[in-house]
Amino acid sequence: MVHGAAPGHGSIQGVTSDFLAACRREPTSRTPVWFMRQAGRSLPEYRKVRAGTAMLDACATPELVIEVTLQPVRRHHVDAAIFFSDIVVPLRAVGVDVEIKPGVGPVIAKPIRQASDLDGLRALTAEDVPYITEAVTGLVRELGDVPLIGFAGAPFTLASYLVEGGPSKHHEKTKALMRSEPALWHALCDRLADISLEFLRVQVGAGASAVQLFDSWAGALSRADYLEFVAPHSTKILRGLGDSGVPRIHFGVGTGHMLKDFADAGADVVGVDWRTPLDVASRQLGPQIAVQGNLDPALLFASPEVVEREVTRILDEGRDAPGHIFNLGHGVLPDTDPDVITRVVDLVHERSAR
Ligand code: 1CP
Repeated sequence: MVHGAAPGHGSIQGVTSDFLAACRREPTSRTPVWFMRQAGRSLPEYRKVRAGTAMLDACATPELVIEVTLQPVRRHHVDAAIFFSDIVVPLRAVGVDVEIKPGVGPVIAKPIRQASDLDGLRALTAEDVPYITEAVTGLVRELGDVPLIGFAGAPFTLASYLVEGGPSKHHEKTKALMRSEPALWHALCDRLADISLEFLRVQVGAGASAVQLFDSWAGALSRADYLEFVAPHSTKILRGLGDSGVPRIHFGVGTGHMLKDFADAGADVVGVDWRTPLDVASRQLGPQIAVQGNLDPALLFASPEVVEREVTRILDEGRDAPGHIFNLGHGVLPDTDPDVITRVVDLVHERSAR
């Protein structure tokens, strides 16, 4: 066991957690906090255990996945663990030639440009990812009463890597394909939705107690394009998990112009980046949706006074939301001082204790 969660609500199978309570808009003993990209990235103990193993090989090695997922929970005492994996893991599992290049990100050997390229994108089954089932099962045992968040990439963000061939600033090939060949686009996103839905089902089936769908790059779209070309596919994933009973978090960056659409896709919690204050976001989202966020990850590099002021402001702005999970507005940046992250966890817990 890692450490006991604070007494709280959000009980599933006899486990109590402020994180799950906040997701379900139930009272909490204090505001729960975890960080996107808390596993890996900034931790020296991560760099030590990962040395000599390629990222995607690490993701297929349960003992390594378990250790890296536990590291930030041990060090920072966050209220939830995020599964150490990557959004391209299920793509590799169905045979896509993808590699994560250090300092670059996912690189695809044969990008998708025409209908015949979809042949390489078959459906995912649990048998394709036995190492995921094994890692989640082991983690849930180790974590005790700390919930594990499973995750997957949403169709737009995954499609961007597949169509561009790697990380992209402007997503120009992706947007061009989406608008010029809508039938191919929808066929691609439908397959990606099935793959991500199954990847999440495997994690939930093995014991993950919440899921987050990362549509990191959807904010690059206009609202009209999001609704026509993306929302139906993300909805298929989130609604497809409706009967699982686990809270569903839907996150994107720069999505202030379509937060309500992110909720309508079937989310219980909407992740908000630092550009939109949480009280403004919550007014748009209404009483049925909890919010997650939204400290600017770059401000973890500012003075302690600035960090403290920002944490206090965000707690204040989140206070009237039906549920607030403290997080960053996007992932932890690689050069972040881990001690600052620990300090933020302590501040959130101290300042929000009820
Ligand atoms: O060698 C390394 O350490 C590789 C760096 C790394 C790590 C640690 C990558 C490459 N992915 C990960 C893990 C990862 N990826 C997690 C782990 C759990 C956590 O701590 O949160 C998660 C949730 C992801 C999800 C992910 N991968 C997203 C969505 C979240 C986000 O940050 O927006 C995206 C867009 C990716 C693609 C990806 N994988 C890796 C990189 C560097 C990138 C982004 C590249 C780009 O800029 O497009």
